[in-house]
Amino acid sequence: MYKFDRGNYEKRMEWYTNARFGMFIHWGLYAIPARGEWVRSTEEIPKEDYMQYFEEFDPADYNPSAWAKAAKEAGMQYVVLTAKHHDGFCLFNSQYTDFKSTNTRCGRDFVAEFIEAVRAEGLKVGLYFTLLDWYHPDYPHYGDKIHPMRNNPEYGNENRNFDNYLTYMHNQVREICTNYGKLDLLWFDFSYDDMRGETWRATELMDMVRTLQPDVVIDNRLEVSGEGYGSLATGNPTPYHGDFVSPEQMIPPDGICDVNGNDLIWEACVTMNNNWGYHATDHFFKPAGMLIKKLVECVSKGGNMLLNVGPDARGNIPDESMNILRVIGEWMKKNRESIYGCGKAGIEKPDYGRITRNGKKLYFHLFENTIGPVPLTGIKKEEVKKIRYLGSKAEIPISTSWVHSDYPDIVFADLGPDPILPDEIDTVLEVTLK
Ligand code: H79
Repeated sequence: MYKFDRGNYEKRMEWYTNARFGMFIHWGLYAIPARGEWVRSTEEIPKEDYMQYFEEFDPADYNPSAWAKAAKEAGMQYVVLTAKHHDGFCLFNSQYTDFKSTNTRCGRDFVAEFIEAVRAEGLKVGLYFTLLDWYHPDYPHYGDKIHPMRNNPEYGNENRNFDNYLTYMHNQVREICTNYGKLDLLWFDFSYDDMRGETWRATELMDMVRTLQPDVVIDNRLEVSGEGYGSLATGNPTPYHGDFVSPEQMIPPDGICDVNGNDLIWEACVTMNNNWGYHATDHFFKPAGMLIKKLVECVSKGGNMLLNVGPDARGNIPDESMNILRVIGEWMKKNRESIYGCGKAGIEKPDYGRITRNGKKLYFHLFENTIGPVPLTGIKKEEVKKIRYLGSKAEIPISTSWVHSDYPDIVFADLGPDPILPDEIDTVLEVTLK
């Protein structure tokens, strides 16, 4: 019988819940067609046609050190790379397939170089590994929900040996857990229909991973996908329960709790535009200011944000993404204490912004100014030791204006006569409690 060990769990999760902000990197052959990482499936491209990208792949600008530096500059604390996406192409030197980066023109083990580069920047490092595989002959084709050949009866599954596929998949997980030193995070993608849990031989897989990488943080997608919380939420965890809930392309309205109302650890993974893999014509990038506010939203609800970039086929992160990362980094440089180690404040969201908290420090994030002094809701005047602009550490007095005399129980901060806040994206007031 599996027994969940909360002490061990909380210890393993400590760096992760403190980090709050990470970079996701989706990169593979699909950078060449440049229509997103799902291109083989959405366009139902046969394997033979997709192989042209394998023949061509030669990312001369691949420099994971530049990626790691960009992440660090943006204030991210961990970086997760797609070791293998659904197309089955491996960015690492797997001995169980020929469909791998070491067999392309460049002949490099991208995962090995990536891990070394991220470590060199002092960041935590993770790998994304999908449970699906559109390349392996023993993975269900015809009639599968998403396989590129799902609609083609010529690709029936009569002679496919799924158990053979599982052995292959487990072997590759063993490789990434063995050949690259310590992994901080393993990001499995994803369960669907009846492809979940023991269909993946999940108990066996999890046992192996935990044996090889005792401290690795793992998502919940051996059980669920972006939908569903996983068994940590039910109060009755399976042996292959993940460590965190992984909402995709959305931020949970009220954070995430288990059935008993206890906070769960979660991470929202989010794209900057509308694709994970490089997409040449998707220029719908979210403004940097919006992404900063969304990061604050995640932290104020007790979650992490994993923000994606999709480098192109040369290996470069797109300019739009680099510019966004730079703006986020400028904000983070001044305001990181309101993110790292922070979580829910236990105070209702004020209408001008959000609140994050780290012990006796409350961070009031002003997304817009108020008319007159700013009400610091949820705290009493006697509790307040000091109020500072986090960005400059400049003192902010408590307001004594007559205008809020009808609200004697609320502390108001006096930001002076200028209606324009010092940081137009998010001005953070650091309130230290006694
Ligand atoms: O790796 C990223 C996605 O490719 C992967 N998870 C993240 C981290 C993912 N796999 N499946 N899904 C997400 C959910 C499926 C979404 C779909 Fe669609 C909607 C599949 C078809 C319609 C998105 C839009 C992908 C193709 C079109």
